[in-house]
Amino acid sequence: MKNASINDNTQNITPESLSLLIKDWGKELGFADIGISDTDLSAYEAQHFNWIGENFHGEMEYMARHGTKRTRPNELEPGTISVISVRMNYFDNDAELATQQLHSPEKAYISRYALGKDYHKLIRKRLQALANKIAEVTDDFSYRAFADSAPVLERPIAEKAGLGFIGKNSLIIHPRAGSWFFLGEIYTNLALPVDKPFTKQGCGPCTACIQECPTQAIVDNAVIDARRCISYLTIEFKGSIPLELRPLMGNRIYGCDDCQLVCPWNKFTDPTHENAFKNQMDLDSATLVELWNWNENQFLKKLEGSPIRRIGFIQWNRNLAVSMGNVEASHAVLEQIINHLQTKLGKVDALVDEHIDWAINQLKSRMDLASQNIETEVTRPDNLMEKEKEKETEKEEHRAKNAIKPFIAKKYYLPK
Ligand code: B12
Ligand code: SF4
Ligand code: SF4
Repeated sequence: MKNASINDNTQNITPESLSLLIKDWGKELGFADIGISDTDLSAYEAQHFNWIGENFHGEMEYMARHGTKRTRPNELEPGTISVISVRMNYFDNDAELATQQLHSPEKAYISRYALGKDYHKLIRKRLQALANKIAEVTDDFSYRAFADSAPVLERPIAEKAGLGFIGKNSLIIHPRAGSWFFLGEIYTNLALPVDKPFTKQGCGPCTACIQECPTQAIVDNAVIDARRCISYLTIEFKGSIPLELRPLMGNRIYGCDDCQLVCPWNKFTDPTHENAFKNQMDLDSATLVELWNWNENQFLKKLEGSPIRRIGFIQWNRNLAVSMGNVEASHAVLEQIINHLQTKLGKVDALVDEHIDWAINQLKSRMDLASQNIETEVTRPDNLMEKEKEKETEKEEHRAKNAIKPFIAKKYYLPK
């Protein structure tokens, strides 16, 4: 890549004023914020390779495949001098309340970023439009645009470009906008003035995300063991979900938002203005059984343009089976769910069958337990029953005080 320069015919444009123009154009194109950084990510390189070394990427083989291309922008795109980093909000304020869905075991929780259309194409198109504007006032401008589409270290780049700090949940958080946004970048041969980076993590003593993560996947400050993360398990991981993690997944069938829902900075969320990211398929209020009853054609049709489609019908059903196995409801409802689960046995894939069997066993043992309790109540003499009840209440109180509940956090922070 040859170095780019500002076009001789374009009067009064300096690198500084071009940087301001880029920010104005970016905002006109719907980005919530735009920042510029250089390409030196050496401060993050060791952390990145430690993460890979610990095998925290699990089966996301693409995370380990590119060597230092991810941490050294010039190895991915030779001649890169500056990186333009953008963020785009996706939180839909008009969708049903996230917590309401999360706390209704018969409903399906879908992460907020996936209620609308896939972001990859949309953000890349907007970045392309931004690059076209830059090309009009520069010579020999070359660039490459990304939105989670290549080995790019998006969060460290965003932190350097001043878009936010890396929180303990590892997400980029802006103190005035929270974390419900996507990131994208333009690598370019233009020499642009860099923005002030965030150099201080704004979490302070808070550890809400670490405590409330349902699977305890945040193993250290800003370090996620993806193999335990529900987002990985439901989206990236193709195999049999580890048995010990299944009950902890609750009703989360695609991605997970708990470490954002409990983050106090998310009181300041800017909702999305993009229609494409708004809830379009009523996925904000769907029940598990409704979605389970879709056949493959319906899955493909109803989820046209949605990022969810990329996991395919087998994984979709695998995830639903796990969540159906986690439902806590009356005997009659559990029986109905078992019937629904049985209808797909032998119909989709052996992987799905294995998860259906697990789910049915879970539901049956829950029903057995409930009927044993009823029997105990019917057959025990009154005084014994009272004592048993007292003990149970004591145990319950103890559990409530000491245990971290896997599905329900102490406090959620929703946009004001
Ligand atoms: C792989 C991946 C995942 C994996 C692994 C997550 C992870 N934390 O690494 C899984 C599948 C679990 C995942 C889940 C999610 N993801 Co994701 N994911 C990615 C991807 C493709 C790469 C991230 C990566 O490089 N991970 C490797 C680790 C080592 O890198 P890192 O976390 O950036 O680590 C840096 C810092 O944490 C820092 N660091 C390390 N240790 C320490 C210690 C301290 C003290 C500090 C301060 C910093 C620090 O240095 C590291 C540099 O190497 C990016 C897109 C991209 N190309 O970057 C999207 C991306 C990070 N994901 C995104 C989203 C939205 C999500 C989910 C919210 C989706 C969902 N609702 O289910 C969840 C959130 C889970 C979570 N808490 O991270 C967004 C995040 C936007 C934002 N505001 O930050 C991104 C940027 C995609 C995008 N273009 O918008 N994701
Ligand atoms: S996305 Fe969910 S499972 Fe993953 S780290 Fe955040 S809270 Fe934990
Ligand atoms: S929940 Fe607390 S610790 Fe976690 S990222 Fe938000 S502010 Fe930081």
